[in-house]
Amino acid sequence: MKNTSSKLLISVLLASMSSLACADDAKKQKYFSKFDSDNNNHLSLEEYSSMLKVRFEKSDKSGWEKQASKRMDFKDANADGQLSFGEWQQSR
Ligand SMILES: [Ca+2]
Repeated sequence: MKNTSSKLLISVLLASMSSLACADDAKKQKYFSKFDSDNNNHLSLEEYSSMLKVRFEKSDKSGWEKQASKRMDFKDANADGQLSFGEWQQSR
């Protein structure tokens, strides 16, 4: 009896976790698109900079200009000067 209920609890937990992850992905995609102003599914340095600017200003930090190009270099795995959604998502 105890075993059954804990199994049930685990499956409920797992189900809610995966739906949370999905909602999170959709949110991220929406956020990404918001800054992808020419809608090419990639963030240019300019687009990424404006994203960082908003984020930095929200938390009262400065230096987003420097951070933008630094982080861009770091995230831009294929070095095309643009961030795809996948690249952007990694190692934030
Ligand atoms: Ca773009």
